[in-house]
Amino acid sequence: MLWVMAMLVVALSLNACQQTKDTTSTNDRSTDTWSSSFDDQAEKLAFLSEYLIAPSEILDAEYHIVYHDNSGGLIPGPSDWDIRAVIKVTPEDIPLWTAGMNKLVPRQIDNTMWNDLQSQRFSWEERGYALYYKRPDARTYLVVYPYDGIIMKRISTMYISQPTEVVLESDASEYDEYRWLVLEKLGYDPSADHFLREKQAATGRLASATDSTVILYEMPVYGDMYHIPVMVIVSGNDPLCEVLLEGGYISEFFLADVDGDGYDEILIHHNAGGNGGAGAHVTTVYKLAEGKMQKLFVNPDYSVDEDVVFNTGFTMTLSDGWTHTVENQYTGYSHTFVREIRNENSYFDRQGNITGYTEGENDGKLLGIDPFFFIFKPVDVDNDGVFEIVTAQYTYLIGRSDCVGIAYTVLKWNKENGRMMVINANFWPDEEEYTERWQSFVDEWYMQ
Ligand SMILES: [Ca+2]
Ligand SMILES: [Ca+2]
Repeated sequence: MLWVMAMLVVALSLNACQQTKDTTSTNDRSTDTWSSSFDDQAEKLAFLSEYLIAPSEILDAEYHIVYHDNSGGLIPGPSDWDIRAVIKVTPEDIPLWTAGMNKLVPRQIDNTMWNDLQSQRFSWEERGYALYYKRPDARTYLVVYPYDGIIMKRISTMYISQPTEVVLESDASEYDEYRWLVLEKLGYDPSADHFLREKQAATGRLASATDSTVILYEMPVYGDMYHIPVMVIVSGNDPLCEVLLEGGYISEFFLADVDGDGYDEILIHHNAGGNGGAGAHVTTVYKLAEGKMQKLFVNPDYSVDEDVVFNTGFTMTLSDGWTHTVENQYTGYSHTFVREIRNENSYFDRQGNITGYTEGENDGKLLGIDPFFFIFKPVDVDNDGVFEIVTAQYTYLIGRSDCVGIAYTVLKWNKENGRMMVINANFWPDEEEYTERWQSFVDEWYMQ
């Protein structure tokens, strides 16, 4: 019996010994491998899959894997790794790779850190539109080119030096406590806080007798200029956080009561991008109702099929002698002027007589009006405590670059039909000296 037990102890010891040996010989995952060392494509991708979890099929990849397996040895410890890979997948699969990640602003990742992986077999050129991500609380970084299906990924247990951060002039604000709300709403990593700008803040009565605070933030997403505008409204206990646009260049807001209910609306004016004229401005009037930001007025309003652009009612007819007549259908405004530029064009012959080109069209529909208001500002033009809105639009006759004048209107909220209406109109031909008229406009309408 003793003999049997002794044999068992020996057998167990041998077994244990052998297991340890197996672990060190076949399960040690330590490596320092470049994808360029594989001639075979399938082997190259198979090796990567041992170190990188792929949530979708990898079509191609180049990589450098450094892995120190510390699980064996006398004192097992956590392993270290630093893996850089550029991966090609089907563009539709990109969301599988970014799930659960936080966004970063582009300047938080040095996207040249993958350059040395580029090979003749799989190369990626400088691409335009990229998104930047980080896994929360981990050193996992992603640069994604969504339209190309290219993913640049780095996972590491080591410290990765970040690009030198540009120190932005952002003074501490009394509203700093709301910044996390904006980052969370946009899905940004807390480390991106450094880049979030507080653009504007104002206090008004939005929905109750107590004051509300409105704060406009800008999250730069493309250089310094192009940003996502986000608004926080602090009114009562739960602050509201609204993403106003996917992106734009210049954003500003005003608080003013435009519907006459005694509470301020929020008028927002964005320059969403260039359009060859004064910029593609999106203008919105929000009302705080039932704890939500509700749109009272939008221009242009892409949520509707028709009447996308608010019609300010201007028309133009032409007559002999380079003569132009602008009218407004809502206010009875009419202004006739003769253009100084007397080039022959589709509408006028060399003598300045109208050509046949205008026949059938010369019924006032000739004037092209920019769909965007480049001025959109609340002004109480009649001093009754309810604000009107002053707007301005570029107009053109022949082509968009050929500005024929600027159309101004005063809009007023019509309580009866719940729409904006044009209560005043003016048109300033591009060629006329209008310094004095501008001054009177500013004095009468704009600066009040
Ligand atoms: Ca109001
Ligand atoms: Ca008024």
